[in-house]
Amino acid sequence: MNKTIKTAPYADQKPGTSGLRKRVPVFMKENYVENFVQSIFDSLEGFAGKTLVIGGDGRYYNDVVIQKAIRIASANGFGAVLVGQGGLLSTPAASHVIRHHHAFGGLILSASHNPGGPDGDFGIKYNVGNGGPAPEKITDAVYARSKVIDRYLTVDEPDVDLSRIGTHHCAGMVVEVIDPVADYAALMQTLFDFPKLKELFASGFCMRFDAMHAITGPYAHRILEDMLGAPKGTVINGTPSPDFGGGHPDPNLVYAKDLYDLLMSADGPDFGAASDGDGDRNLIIGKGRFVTPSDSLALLAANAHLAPGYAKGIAGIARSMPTSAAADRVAEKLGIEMHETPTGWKFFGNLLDAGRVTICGEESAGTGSNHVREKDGLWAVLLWLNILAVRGESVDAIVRAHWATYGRNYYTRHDYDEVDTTAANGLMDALRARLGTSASFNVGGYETAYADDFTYHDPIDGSVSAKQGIRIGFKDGSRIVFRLSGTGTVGATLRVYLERYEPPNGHHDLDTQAALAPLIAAAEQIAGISDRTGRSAPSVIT
Ligand code: VG1
Ligand code: CO
Repeated sequence: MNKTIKTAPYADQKPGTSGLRKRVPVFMKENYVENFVQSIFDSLEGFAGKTLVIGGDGRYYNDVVIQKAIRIASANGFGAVLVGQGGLLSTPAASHVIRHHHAFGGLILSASHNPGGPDGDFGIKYNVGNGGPAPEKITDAVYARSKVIDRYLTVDEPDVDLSRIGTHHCAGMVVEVIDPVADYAALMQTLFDFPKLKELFASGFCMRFDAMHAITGPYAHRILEDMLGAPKGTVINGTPSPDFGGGHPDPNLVYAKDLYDLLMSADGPDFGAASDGDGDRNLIIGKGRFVTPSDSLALLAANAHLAPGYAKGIAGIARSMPTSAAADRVAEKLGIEMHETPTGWKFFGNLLDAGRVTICGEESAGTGSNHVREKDGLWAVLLWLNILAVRGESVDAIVRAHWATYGRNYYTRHDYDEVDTTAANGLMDALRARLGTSASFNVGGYETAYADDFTYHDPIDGSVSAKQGIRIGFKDGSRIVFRLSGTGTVGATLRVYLERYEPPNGHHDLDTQAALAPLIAAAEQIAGISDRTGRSAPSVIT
């Protein structure tokens, strides 16, 4: 029996870069989840009788939210929901399941790389029928609805047993519990040369994959160890845990430091990789060689044709604005389209749907292709493996050869976490106020070539997204970008992105922070970061 329950709106349900993310205690407030899920459904049309996909990264509160979402979906008239066994689906797998089963859309329950547990973060994101995150038009409507919502619909039904694969029911709606890995693994087999990858592992190639106690564990165990024959133990921390083993499931040089140290050691494995909470990010480290995500995007684009799924070449590349220009040089050489979009995967969807680009990436350890509409951690790992298997060279050799051809974009990101929101906004506003007189950014010998607040004009649907980050380009080709994060849950996070180009015959062996030291000093001088935030150093350097 459908029930209409009275509720009162919350003022803070504005989706950020990737859905609504808040601390778990916030999501536990009365009707907080119900309001948001109902606001999503109230903002959609034409889903009666259609299929909704629901899955999450298994973090704390996933099990409770998924049952609420199933009941609300049933009361709102969905015909069926597809749910991963145990309520689990990685973000890229959810994207694929939506596409593969021609679902109307999907709910992804995750706060991605943010920590989990009772005091950690939770998140809800809606993805549309192409498998990608809802565009701003929809997220804006959801937010508007959440501010006035006064009722939600649900049904009086017990929890569905999500541990059992098969067909269940919730009132009149079918609940199909599926193997979370099967469809995704089958897709990977169509893109990559599995027999060749098997040979690679059989030949003694040694890899370590750190699933960081998060969602990619089951996927990596199945694909790398069961299907490709990598020895047991290749995948570590491979059982998803509600609090990620107390860790921070962000695959970067700070939170995956053990993996980094292992790969830098004399007797370390040939190849190391890690993924984040919801499985859409990737960290790539070769023996003795860390690959920055921006370089990884460029390298994957330059070598994608070596994998069967991309043998015919790629149509174009897209990268988020703060991502380094390394990929641009590859696009130029290949004579293909290059697009610069705002941060967040939702901006790639139109370009991918239109066939304008094949490979996309972000500096935040996200790469993906037209196989789904999310970034995809394990996909990037498999593409790297396919390239290594075909070329028969080390990661280090491949990276060096790339720089010798295209030059090197030294790149780093400095994050200042949990900064006072007023101070962070003040810093950005002060920069914005100086944009008209860009000469005011001339410091330390750097001459400003351009300075603006990035505005994106979507070439497919003509939509405009303004205020996407302040970029200051200098005449020597280096660049500083200032931006506030849209995924943090406490205070503000200031991100400073720094980049400089070294030509093919230049010095490629400098330490990144040393190579960028003058630019880092210029950023401090331009924005007065320490004065304004009270921080003398970044919280995280990647
Ligand atoms: C961050 C990254 C961005 C990424 C987003 C979601 O956003 O910078 O590149 O798309 O997280 O990634 P922000 O607004 O905090 O800079 V995930 O893996 O958290 O879904
Ligand atoms: Co993620």
